[in-house]
Amino acid sequence: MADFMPDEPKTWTDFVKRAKELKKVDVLVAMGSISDWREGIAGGMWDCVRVLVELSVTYQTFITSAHRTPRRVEFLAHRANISNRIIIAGAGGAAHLPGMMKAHAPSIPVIGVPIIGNPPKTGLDGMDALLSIVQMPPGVPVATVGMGAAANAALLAASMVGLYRPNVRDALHRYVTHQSDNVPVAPPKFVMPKAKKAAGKKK
Ligand code: AIR
Repeated sequence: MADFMPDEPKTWTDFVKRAKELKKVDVLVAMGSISDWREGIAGGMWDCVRVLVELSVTYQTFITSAHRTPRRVEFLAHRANISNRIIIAGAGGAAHLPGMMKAHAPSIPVIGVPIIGNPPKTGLDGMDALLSIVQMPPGVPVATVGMGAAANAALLAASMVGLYRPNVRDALHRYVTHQSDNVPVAPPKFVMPKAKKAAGKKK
């Protein structure tokens, strides 16, 4: 029987080429499946990239699964580690991607996004992904955002990049100010609904 390693012969060359570009950007955005991208839907990894762009944070996206493409995970995390990049990793179900990336990239921050499947695939509504990401063993920290909070992962990464890139810090400041400005001071004035009887009374 032949020994077997999932070495992805068809995609490996393209993947390595893209991975080498990583040194030119601030953040590596990884997701466990194309189904985690969810274009146009809040909570998908698309939403994370939308906020990174808004804040002028540069990024490179990758699809890589802890279980389906383990060699890609190792390669990418190692490259991010030696290039001092931040990793954002989103996955659903048994979401081992952020933890595995951290295992291979111990010197850099890894932010995990628990993905809620749409439609939910596991019947656990994202709780499985949340616990898989947040419950890391002591010594292997992954910063975990809420279920489907891909945009928060981008904001957290931007606040790290902003420590050394003033334009990102300024963009984050504008984002937060705009957010505050859009919170109303109070709800509308309460008006007691007229009693049904009174409303039905003839004059
Ligand atoms: N996944 C893929 N490899 C390992 C894990 N945990 C996750 C993906 C996706 C879910 O499994 O991150 O959220 C379902 O993947 P798919 O490709 O079947 O849609």
